[in-house]
Amino acid sequence: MDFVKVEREGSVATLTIDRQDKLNAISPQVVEELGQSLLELESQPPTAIVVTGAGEKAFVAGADIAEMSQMSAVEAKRFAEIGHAAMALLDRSPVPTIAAVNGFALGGGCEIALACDMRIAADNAMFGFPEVGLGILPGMGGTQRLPRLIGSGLASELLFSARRIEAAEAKEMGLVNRVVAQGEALNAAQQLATEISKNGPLAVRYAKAAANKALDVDLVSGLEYEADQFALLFSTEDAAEGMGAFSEKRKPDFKGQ
Ligand code: CO8
Repeated sequence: MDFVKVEREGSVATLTIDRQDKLNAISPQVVEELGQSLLELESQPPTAIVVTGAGEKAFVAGADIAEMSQMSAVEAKRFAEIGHAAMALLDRSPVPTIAAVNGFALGGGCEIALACDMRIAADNAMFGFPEVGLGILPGMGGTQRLPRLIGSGLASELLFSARRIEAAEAKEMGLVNRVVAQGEALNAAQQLATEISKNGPLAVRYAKAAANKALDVDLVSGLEYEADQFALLFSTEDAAEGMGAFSEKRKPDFKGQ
């Protein structure tokens, strides 16, 4: 891999997009590597995944405009398809995903952050969808995930105006969970990942699947799904361990079984 680095610390994996001379802009190769890295993580899943950009200036400054400007419609469709496939691996990853947004998160960069379950921003982070100013539109899920996350009115404002917003405004809109000091986003995201990892891994996975379901189906179907997942956990050793540990006034030792 030239542009994507995967590191594991304990059971948490951190995936870094590293193309600093272009502010981590994503070319088709970077998107392919992102997808490939996420696929490889599935063979030995971590308990949580943190996604970030290298350096302190940018998370990802969007798709590589120089490369995009040379694409035919067919190539652009292919680019969008590999982008969607990579984002689906993030979105549908069985384990929680956290974007540590350490600077510019524009266009495709914002879309990567949106495909994660949670977003922690440094106070120098900048968000925005510059695409319409380039005569194109967000092609990696932004038009679909942004309204789902922050509602149609605010999403429309960001998508149609191409206005850039700072971390504080992104927090106010509900685009990010939390804002931390510059240089601290990765640390904060890894800490959150570690906190999540102390819980029953199967319980966290099933909770994520149920929460994702809420965005896809009607309430009655979602509640049925929740009840099934709830019941299923009672067949696991983790549930016996977790509830047993509470009764015995000790910390649980989850095995993910
Ligand atoms: N593409 C290519 N190169 C970029 C990009 C980019 N998105 N962003 C920055 N760079 C390059 C610059 O060209 C420059 O390279 P060089 O030194 O060789 O000239 C280097 O990175 C440093 O950038 P700047 O000198 O511009 O740094 P500044 O601090 O002056 O400005 C900005 C930083 C404001 C972030 C500025 O670089 C900028 O506006 N970048 C473009 C942001 C943008 O419009 N992004 C959206 C692109 S469209 C998109 O993301 C569509 C997603 C669809 C995906 C579909 C399928 C996967």
